[in-house]
Amino acid sequence: MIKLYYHPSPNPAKIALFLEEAGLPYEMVPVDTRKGDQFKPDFLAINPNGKTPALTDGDVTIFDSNAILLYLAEKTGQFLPDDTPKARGEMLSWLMFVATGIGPYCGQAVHFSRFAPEKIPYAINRYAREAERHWGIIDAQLSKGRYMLGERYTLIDMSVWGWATRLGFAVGDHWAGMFPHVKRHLDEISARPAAQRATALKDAFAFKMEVDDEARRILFPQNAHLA
Ligand SMILES: N[C@@H](CCC(=O)N[C@@H](CS)C(=O)NCC(=O)O)C(=O)O
Repeated sequence: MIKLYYHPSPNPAKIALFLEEAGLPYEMVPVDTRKGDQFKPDFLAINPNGKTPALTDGDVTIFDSNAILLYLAEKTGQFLPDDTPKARGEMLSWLMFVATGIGPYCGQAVHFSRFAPEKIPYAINRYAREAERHWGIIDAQLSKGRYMLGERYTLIDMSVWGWATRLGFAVGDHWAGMFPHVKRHLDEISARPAAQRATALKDAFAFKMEVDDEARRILFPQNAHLA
């Protein structure tokens, strides 16, 4: 049985969506990152990076959301583009673009606007604008077709959906006016029954939701050096 190491946040959401879309049986293992579960030795043995999601499938251990999406798509043969070098090149480009652009810039935009102990205008502006620039590229791609790779729903749409669900939190409520094609894509995917089941996973465990002082110490251990 597949085990999904999960926290109700954007990167694990992508994997829950894939598993639900593919109808793969899986067990959700909660990793309560605001209580420090990500640093327990058993979890670090699965993901040495100490972040969610991670997944085990028999003797396979895999971490990092976009790697997991590709693993599951290749395992099932589902939600992939045509098996041609051209289509595969396009798929890999967008998968890496989401992994290295959308995820990190949205994450840092949230960090500097909401969680940093000091409000640094330069950092807030830098990450918000770079997050917006990356979403502008996704929006332009979605203006050309229904889905990221054209008319077929693929793992790239699931990868984009994870952070799209948190765009308001990352860059502010003005995002829907800036990125109408992203909004249309988000609304369409969120209405799918699999997306609703994936979203409901957050209620399957009583995760700690507050980001209080204890959670900040756990989530941002590097800040201890500032004291
Ligand atoms: N590159 C990783 C990033 C994973 C990541 O940042 N996960 C967040 C949740 S979305 C997390 O576990 N944060 C807890 C922490 O940083 O301690 C991926 O795409 O899976």
